[in-house]
Amino acid sequence: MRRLRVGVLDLVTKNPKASLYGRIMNPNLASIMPQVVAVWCEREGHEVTLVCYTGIENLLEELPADLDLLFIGAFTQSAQLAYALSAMFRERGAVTVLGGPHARCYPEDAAQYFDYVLGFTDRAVIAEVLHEAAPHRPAGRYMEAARQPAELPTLQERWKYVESTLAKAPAIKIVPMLGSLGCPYTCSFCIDSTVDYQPLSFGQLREDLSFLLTRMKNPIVGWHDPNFGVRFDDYMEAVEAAVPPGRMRHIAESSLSLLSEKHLKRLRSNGFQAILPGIESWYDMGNKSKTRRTGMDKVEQVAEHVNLILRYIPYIQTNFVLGLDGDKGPEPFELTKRFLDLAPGAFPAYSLLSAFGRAAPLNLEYQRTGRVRPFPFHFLNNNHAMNVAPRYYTWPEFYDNLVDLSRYSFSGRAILKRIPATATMIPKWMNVVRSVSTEGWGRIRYHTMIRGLLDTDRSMRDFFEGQTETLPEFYVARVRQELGPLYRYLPPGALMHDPNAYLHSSAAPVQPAGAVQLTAASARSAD
Ligand code: B12
Ligand code: SF4
Repeated sequence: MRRLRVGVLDLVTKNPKASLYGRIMNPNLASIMPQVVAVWCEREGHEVTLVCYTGIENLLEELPADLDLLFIGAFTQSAQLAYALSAMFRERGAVTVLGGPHARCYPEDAAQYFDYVLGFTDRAVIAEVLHEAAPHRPAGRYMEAARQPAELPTLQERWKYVESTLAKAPAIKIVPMLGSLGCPYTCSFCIDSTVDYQPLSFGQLREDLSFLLTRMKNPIVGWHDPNFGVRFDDYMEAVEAAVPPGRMRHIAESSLSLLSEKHLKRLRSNGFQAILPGIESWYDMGNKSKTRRTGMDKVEQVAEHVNLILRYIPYIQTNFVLGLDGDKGPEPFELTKRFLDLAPGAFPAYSLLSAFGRAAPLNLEYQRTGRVRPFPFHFLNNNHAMNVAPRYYTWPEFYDNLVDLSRYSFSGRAILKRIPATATMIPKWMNVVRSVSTEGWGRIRYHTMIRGLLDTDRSMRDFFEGQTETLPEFYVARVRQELGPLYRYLPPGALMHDPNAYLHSSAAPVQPAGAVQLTAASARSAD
């Protein structure tokens, strides 16, 4: 086979520029799969350049001019950036491939702008793409492995990519690691609710952790497992076998149901410094929080649990989804405020209910009932738009509650209360910085602005309410401004998408994403 010049781009931002916070944090958001894909391409004998795009790189300088094949890994929020970059590199003669959450969620849309769109990706799928490496236009070829890969390259193999990415992080450096795929829980809104839980090799995990200690002095590991610690004892044994006490710090997303006091003691002794459990709602998703209670009962129980966690783990971020169908009236928002009063040390992260295309079975229901709005992908990051019309709120009511809750959560009083509620310096500092930056005060400003426009800009209100599909100028102008010089590469029509493509797809009219499995051999055009 011809030796190809392959580029791999990991888009961790949606804009070709970075804020101060972005400059510090973006390299720490790097994905594992682009590094994995780069290693697989090398193993097939090709020449590979990987760039983690944090918003400041000049891609025309960092990637070879004569690329044969360009892989792009993108979240949906980076879709318009990815589409523009695909057009730019196609113009220079490259064949382009999209993978990652956006490709998994919106394959029909992405296939209009890429030669290949990949769902679940294993080494065989990558080998087939490399073997063919041909343009597929106007409709890209969709390929997907039958299931998640059984194994991934070692950390040692992907180290040069980790190292070059973390070299861009001026302060905190977080090494991305993965111990499992899928999840045994079935939260209806989640992309992994239909993907079987599958641990990767614990032997390799031990080797990876031992290797890391030979490269960094006191590393911080960021676990990308959708739900860390399902096989808790096996994980802890792997960590304990590889890492002497005090030599490594860890950050993980784990459900409350896995965080018993016994587990917390072991997490603490193994250096776990930050934990991000999902609470989601006071009325839904009880299994994750290990409770059948709802409403104020649940608030009290979860607050007590969170305070217990804080006695063992210095930093906790609690994740909520706002706008779920179980919520009605101001009460869910008021309950979250009571939770913040009872557990002031928790940093609250709010996600607006988002139906990411094929991500979850529940999305079909939203599409069938006409509740999904075509906000451009650029705004679908759980914050800048909520693309599902709330069931029991008008839009102004919903935004009034959202603004009120955001103000309460990041008020001077809440910020001050959070300081003594955590024990050590870095968490205290992190909570203050996050509150006053784009995450806290920035979101208050943004949500307040949207709330105002719902009253003053008819085009916004009509678009939110589904009276028109014409995109308000507010969104067009924002994408134009944020993509900057790359905007001119955005193909015509690429700002909009069919919000019901999953429902309309003849290939999978009523099946959840996990069930739509095509083997590489049976891969098809996504037209
Ligand atoms: C770990 C994680 C994070 C980590 C690490 C992110 C990262 N860069 O990977 C952190 C905390 C930083 C994070 C941040 C965010 N996240 Co996140 N995150 C996850 C989580 C829990 C696991 C994803 C994962 O790594 N799985 C393991 C990998 C191996 O499996 P996989 O993702 O299924 O990937 C397969 C294929 O897609 C493919 N593939 C994946 N990447 C690539 C790349 C290439 C080039 C190729 C060819 C193939 C390929 O191969 C894999 C094997 O089959 C998922 C939820 C979940 N349960 O899956 C959400 C999820 C991916 N996140 C989500 C979101 C919205 C975000 C944020 C926007 C949140 C926010 N507001 O800040 C940011 C965006 C960050 C960014 N880089 O742009 C959404 C994405 C939806 C979408 N369509 O965009 C998800 C699905 C959660 C949800 N809401 O449902 N996240
Ligand atoms: S516990 Fe987390 S990863 Fe698992 S299905 Fe629920 S939201 Fe998804």
